[in-house]
Amino acid sequence: GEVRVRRALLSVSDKTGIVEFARGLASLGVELLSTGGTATALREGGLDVRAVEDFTGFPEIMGGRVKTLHPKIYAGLLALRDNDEHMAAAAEHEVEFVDLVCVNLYPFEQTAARRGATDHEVIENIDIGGPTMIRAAAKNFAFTAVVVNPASYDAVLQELKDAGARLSLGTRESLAAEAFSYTARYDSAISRWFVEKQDDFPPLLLNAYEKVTDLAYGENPHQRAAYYAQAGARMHVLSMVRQLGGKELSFNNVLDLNSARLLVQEFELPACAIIKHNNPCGVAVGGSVTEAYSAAFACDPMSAFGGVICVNRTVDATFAEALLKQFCEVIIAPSFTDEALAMLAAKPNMRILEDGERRGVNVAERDIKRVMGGLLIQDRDMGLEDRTEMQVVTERKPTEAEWGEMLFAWKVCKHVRSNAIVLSNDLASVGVGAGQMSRVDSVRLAIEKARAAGSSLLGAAMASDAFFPFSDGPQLAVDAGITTIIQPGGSKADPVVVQAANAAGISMVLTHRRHFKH
Ligand code: 93A
Repeated sequence: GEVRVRRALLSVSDKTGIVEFARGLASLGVELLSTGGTATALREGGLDVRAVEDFTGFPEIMGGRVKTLHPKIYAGLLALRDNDEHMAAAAEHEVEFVDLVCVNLYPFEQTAARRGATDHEVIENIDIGGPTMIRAAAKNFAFTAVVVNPASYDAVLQELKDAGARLSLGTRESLAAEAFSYTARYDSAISRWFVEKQDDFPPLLLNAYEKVTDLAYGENPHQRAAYYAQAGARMHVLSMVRQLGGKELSFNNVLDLNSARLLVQEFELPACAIIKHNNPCGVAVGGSVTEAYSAAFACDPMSAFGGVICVNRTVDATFAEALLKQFCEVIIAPSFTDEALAMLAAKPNMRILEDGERRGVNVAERDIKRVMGGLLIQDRDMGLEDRTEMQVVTERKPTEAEWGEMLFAWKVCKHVRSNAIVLSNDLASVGVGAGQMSRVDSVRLAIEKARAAGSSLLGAAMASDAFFPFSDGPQLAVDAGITTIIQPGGSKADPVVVQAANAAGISMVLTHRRHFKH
């Protein structure tokens, strides 16, 4: 699997280190072929260079657009040297083999990023011949080496020197892999430039996301929008969703129904989540989804107006009747009875979605957030810690019922934007404090919500997505009647928080895991 390098083609825009590399090749008896500018640089470095024009018998024309695009070159790069037919064709057409290609491309990205660059300049910097040579040599790595990175020159030269002008198959293969990621990146940059220039929502984004549907508008009416799914995704938020009634889904609907589905997926029992502005304003489990819905709705009836409702059981006539009394934007459920559908037809604007997905979310899928010019990527916050990993830190130990209540509140809390506080009673949220910059404000808000809805906080549980930095938040909740707290712990204030809990005679559990969500 080793090929003696006898001829190398060098064609580089970035001429860093090229003269030294070429000198090393020449000292091993390698013939150097080169394009215009590269040849000039090498000759200035005192090297003997054969012009590509002489090799192909065809001049560089059209201002350099056609320099190396010639069958003599491609036959020399692509020939399988162990194939009789290829070798016969090579002999017939007087093909000379090229054993090593050293190419780096026109600086497309740098040109496109330059302020004031004209379209003409950017387009002239789309390299055609270079990537074609790189791809040909990389495809034929069984016989040809391709070097695209000046940082590799030294190592390649060293191996050639050590091995009598030969490169191992392993080296050629890893050089080929590097070459294909180089050309892939190059084409992505070109594709991105066109996308941004067109100021449009193309059917395919960077080959990675396919447009599923245009949306009427974005978060606000003056923002254009579309929904894209990852190309080839096994499932995505709308993949198995069938719309049975109502207006078209909006941008905010899709966002909310994504959150709603993730939240409801936490529960085995009949469950209901009502989402507003990407936060739950009511979540409950119950003997039936109708029960769960009523309890979830009672958490914050004012906010539930116009919400996205998600349940994990069939919507029947009883549920439909309850739904008709409220204004809901979206109802999503695994199925609907015919009777329920006929009743819901009375609300032609209500988006009715049947979710045919029976699989859980892909745990390997990463969570991505957009920042200026970049992405933040992290593992999903998957998998809820189990009770055995949690620690009771108060004198009073929770009863079984209290454990159930706390774990319910904890599950919901994970789906509320930080700082998140969830108060729950009878396996229904009764107060949600979301998105506050200070934790004590979230506690205050959750309590106020519960009072406004007339819910009792006596014997309720409180969950907090992160530790309490002071005992003020827990104290407010204790004063309002809660009897259990579940939170990660880990604050310097843990001892005073535990002390306050003990003084109030309530029980507290530390989860040792935080669930920030932004
Ligand atoms: O304009 S091209 O797409 N047409 C070609 O046939 C061609 N061959 C090599 N650009 C082409 N190249 C590129 O020229 C190489 O990728 C390299 O970046 C550059 C080297 O040109 P010079 O040796 O004249 O500086």
